[in-house]
Amino acid sequence: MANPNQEIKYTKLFINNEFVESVSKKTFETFNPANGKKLADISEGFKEDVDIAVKAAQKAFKRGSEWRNTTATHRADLMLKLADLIARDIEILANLETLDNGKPYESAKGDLFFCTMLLRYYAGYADKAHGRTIPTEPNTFSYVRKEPIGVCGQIIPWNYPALMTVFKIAPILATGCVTILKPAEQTPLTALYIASLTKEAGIPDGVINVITGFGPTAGAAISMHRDIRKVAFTGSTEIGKLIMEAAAKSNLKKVSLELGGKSPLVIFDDVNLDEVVPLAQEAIFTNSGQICCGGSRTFVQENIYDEFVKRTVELAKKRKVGCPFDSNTQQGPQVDKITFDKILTYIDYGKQDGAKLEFGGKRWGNEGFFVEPTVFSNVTDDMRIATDEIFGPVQSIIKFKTLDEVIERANNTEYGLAAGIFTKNLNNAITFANSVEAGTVWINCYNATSVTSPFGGYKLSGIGRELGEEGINLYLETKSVSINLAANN
Ligand code: TXE
Repeated sequence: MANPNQEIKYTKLFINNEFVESVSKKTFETFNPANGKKLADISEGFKEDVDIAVKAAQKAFKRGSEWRNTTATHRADLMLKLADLIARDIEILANLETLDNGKPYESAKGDLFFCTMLLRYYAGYADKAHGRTIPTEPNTFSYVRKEPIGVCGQIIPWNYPALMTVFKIAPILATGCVTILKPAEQTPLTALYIASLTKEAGIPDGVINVITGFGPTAGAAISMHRDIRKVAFTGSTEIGKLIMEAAAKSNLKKVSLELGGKSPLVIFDDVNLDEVVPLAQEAIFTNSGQICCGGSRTFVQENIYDEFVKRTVELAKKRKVGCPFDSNTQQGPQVDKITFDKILTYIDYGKQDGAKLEFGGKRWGNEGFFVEPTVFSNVTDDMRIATDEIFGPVQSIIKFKTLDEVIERANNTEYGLAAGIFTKNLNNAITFANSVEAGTVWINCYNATSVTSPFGGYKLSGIGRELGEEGINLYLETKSVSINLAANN
């Protein structure tokens, strides 16, 4: 049940299957973005704590260790157990997520359900990291082994804190790697709770370690660490570049990045507006607009443009903003003051650049970090609200005429995470899907992310793909072995 008074049990670093204070004993506060009130004091990790966690992880990954001797099939059992435990505690986790992040309770539950699906799906991969035999010389037998990379570092953002935790640890467990994971400083609570469940599931000491703390200290210590072999990051493009630089400067650790976006959603004039107007709005307003693949450029064909704008505004007026624990709330607060201020600044840019503010545009209520659902029309490609990732509930509606033109304009961005198209015309849909520079394309749907489909970006939206089979490969090394059959041994 939704419970804003949910007890917060775990506030310390999780190293070697124990909750421990940081070496410095320092703490930082985490807040409820719906009212700005403090939720808890969280242990603040620094480089020395990352070093301790890396040592624990190295020990867990040492040849002959319990984890290395766990069969792949048993790792799958542990993952299924973890999925069951998340399902058992889904209400506790959803309450913690709603308190820390501000998303509506039912959305938080949906995220946690997705976590269980992902663990169950990747559990199926644990004993299927098949190598292969390779034809080489007649007297040689050659084969390829897939091996876990080993000690990994994982740095995650605040928009889907529990989901991002499981996006990261599920392939760790499936492949037999070990990790030091850093949640975002705004939202540490569910990662810590999930860490406690990994212990309860029976995952050995040192496999999953969680260091709470800030980016430039704990995060940078992970990306710079010489004993971490791979770093996986989800967050802003700006920090993604720093992670890659740190990887290059330290030990050339493998890097995978899932970064920002400015995804086009293209709506042709043959669609049913009753269906498409709500879907296009949800594409950008979901999670208070704090979603990397949000449809943040709504391209609408010229002869339905005015009607589309009119209906979109009517719908935005009806959107229920408010306490994320109320069951009819569709939109909670933004995660923190910085994000809230950034969104209001971009709304000002929209007005300054000549877009028409059709609805919203202001703070909602007088406590917490709520922003009104905001709709702009007459947006052109060069305006800042059309080029930059706002990460808020701001819908920018742009006019287009033809397929060729909209493909060019959709691609006229440095980002390339996702794209969508609504049309009854199959040729237009497939031509668009084939031509748009984006890692994911949705046709007649949006944000339809599935655990089974690879997810990630072209261009500045990142490197590598999570989910699906590709997500497993991010954590595997490939080893070629050749045996000389003619040798006298
Ligand atoms: O992200 P950061 P922020 C975008 C979105 C948002 C903007 C800023 O546009 O408005 O980024 O958000 C850690 N070394 N996205 O500032 O800073 C940090 O502690 C190592 C899109 O919150 O990228 C946190 O754990 N780590 C995105 C994580 O990086 C560092 C989701 C993400 O924070 C670090 C979030 C450093 N030097 C924001 N500095 C998406 N792709 O979904 C920070 N971090």
